[in-house]
Amino acid sequence: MTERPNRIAPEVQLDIFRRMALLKANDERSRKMVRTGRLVMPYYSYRGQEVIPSSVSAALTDDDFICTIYRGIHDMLAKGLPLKDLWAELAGRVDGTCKGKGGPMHLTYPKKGLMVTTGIVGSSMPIANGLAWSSQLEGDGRVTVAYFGDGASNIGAFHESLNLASVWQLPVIFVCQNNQFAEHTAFEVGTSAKRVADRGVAYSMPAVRIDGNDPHAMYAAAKEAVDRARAGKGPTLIEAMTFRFHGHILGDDDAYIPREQKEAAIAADPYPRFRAQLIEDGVASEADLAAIEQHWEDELDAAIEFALASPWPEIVELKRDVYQEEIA
Ligand SMILES: Cc1ncc(C[n+]2csc(CCOP(=O)(O)OP(=O)(O)O)c2C)c(N)n1
Repeated sequence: MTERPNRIAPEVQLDIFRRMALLKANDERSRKMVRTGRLVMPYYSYRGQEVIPSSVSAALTDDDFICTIYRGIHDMLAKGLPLKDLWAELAGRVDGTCKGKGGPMHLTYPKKGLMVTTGIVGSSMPIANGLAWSSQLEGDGRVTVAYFGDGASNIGAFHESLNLASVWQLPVIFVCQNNQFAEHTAFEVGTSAKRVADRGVAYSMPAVRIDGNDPHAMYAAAKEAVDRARAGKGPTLIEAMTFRFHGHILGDDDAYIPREQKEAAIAADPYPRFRAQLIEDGVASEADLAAIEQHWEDELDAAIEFALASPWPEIVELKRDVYQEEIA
């Protein structure tokens, strides 16, 4: 095995790859299911952004919390959302994470600390603060991660949340997945700061801009932030640079993205790059990695079959878990 400085431990590399392989396979299958008309849902592809939650999740425990956004199926899967529960929810069936009432933009799975998926830009952050505050009060040692996009760093909730997290030294990590576009608006067109990380200084918070497509850099930054939060030393802002390979939502033709920018990003796809590095460094063989990829394809087949065979919710389910039954 080739030892290289600044490389994370081989077992962590493999752990991150396993998660990335799941995310990539799931994204490809999701797009295929919608494009072939087998499933109807709004779908926000995260293809190209797999390194970020795979590396962050490798630095977290099952008990830690995450809050994410409509594009966050990768964040949820990377931290342990079971495929069957996911696909039943995507298909609107009773076996889904929210009994079919949430759909792709409202996934939760508290058993693995997956607390909220939200469609309201910026709203993952105040919720994350609330969870982190409860951990601080309980002294339970949990860390909360708030995922959001670069566009969300221009929303008031971002600024309010960073301020309060810093004032109260909350065990929270703000992970901005800077995929360089907010819907159809390029980062530099809609953002006054050159870098989202520059905004950390206004809130007296350690802040870094990282190559979010490099698992080594991403894991190291996440681990440092997790250790800091767990030690009671407060929040961190991580700006993870990446790129989304597809339009904002499935069906968007992404004509607003300069062709050269898109082609260059896809040519630098972090998935085959990391895969090749693992083989080159002797961390795993081609056969090992192919077996991981096949495993996820088989799991996806089983999850989709399970989801499509799961019943639709009864009409009474419409109000269940939505309104309080009785007010004492
Ligand atoms: C409060 C609010 N304002 C506007 C919208 C409409 N909207 C949906 S996604 C989006 C872009 C957000 O971009 P970014 O935060 O960079 O995340 P990305 O989609 O790139 O992952 C906007 C403006 C919304 N959902 N919520």
